[in-house]
Amino acid sequence: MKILYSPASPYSAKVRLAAQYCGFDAQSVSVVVNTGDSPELLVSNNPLGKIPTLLTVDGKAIFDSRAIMQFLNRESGGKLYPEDPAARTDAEVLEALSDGITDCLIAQIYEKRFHPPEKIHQPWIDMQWTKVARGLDHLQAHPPSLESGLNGGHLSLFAMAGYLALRFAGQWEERWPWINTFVGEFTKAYPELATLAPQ
Ligand SMILES: N[C@@H](CCC(=O)N[C@@H](CS)C(=O)NCC(=O)O)C(=O)O
Repeated sequence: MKILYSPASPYSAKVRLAAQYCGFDAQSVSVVVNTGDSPELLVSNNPLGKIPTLLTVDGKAIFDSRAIMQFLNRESGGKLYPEDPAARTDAEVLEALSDGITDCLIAQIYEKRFHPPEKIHQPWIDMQWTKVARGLDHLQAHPPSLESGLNGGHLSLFAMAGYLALRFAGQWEERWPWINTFVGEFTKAYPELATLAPQ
């Protein structure tokens, strides 16, 4: 198995965390790719040219990150999502919200990265940040707990928090202190996994 990824990618961090938690050696199965170069290995396996993309031992390509999470969950006999239907729905919704916040963060980065300065549309960036803020407020009001065990939603949340720290330092720490509390608890409980945060 291979996971095509880049170190800063939050969705890649999520699936690498999941792979490690499911018993794979995430570092040794991971292969760095630069999406900007559209490398053959990536685009021949994923026409969207996006990461993460997982290649199975049979050479099958799996994307996007949520399909990879479901694959890893099946491969590991259900390590990533609770069996209880209500708890599973909660885990999947936490993953959707955390991934969705990540989508809004990435949209802001790409707006600046892929436009010349005079074409950057600040209202678009502001709209994305409003969604981020609503999402983080919602999580602050309903703080996720690791007490009943780790699941895919927590891994998405941890990856999103790592991306906030990497690309948005200084913009969230005071208003949403629960994020650092969650990251601290996660790191204490799972120190080996924590090393896989976006870099
Ligand atoms: N919904 C996708 C999003 C994947 C995604 O947008 N990945 C980014 C890197 S963090 C990417 O590949 N960007 C390059 C591109 O869009 O061409 C997932 O969950 O895997």
